[in-house]
Amino acid sequence: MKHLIILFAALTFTIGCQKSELPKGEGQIATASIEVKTVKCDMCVETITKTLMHLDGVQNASVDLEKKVVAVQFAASKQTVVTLESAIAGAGYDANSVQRDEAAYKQLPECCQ
Ligand SMILES: [Cu+2]
Repeated sequence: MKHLIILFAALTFTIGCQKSELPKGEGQIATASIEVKTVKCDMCVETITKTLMHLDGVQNASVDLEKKVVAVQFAASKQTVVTLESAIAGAGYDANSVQRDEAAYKQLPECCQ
């Protein structure tokens, strides 16, 4: 579990710094709807949104706090539902059937636990 966080942190860092707008024609944009049943408040929404928006190829991420679902538009050549799920889990939230990273969860603000 611990190396998942490190990997995630490394990915966020390296990809986050070089994120650029997706040029037209680069690839197909896919849409995923991912269940995030453990979201509780606006802070959770912000954490998940930021986490996803930092990923390469992610164009939009919108969390519905009431339905506990996040809609993501992403370049199919750069991300998959699995990579999105593991990014969310790495931020401390359950994503579909992927369990959250417990260490990341414990780092969340108190209102989010
Ligand atoms: Cu929260």
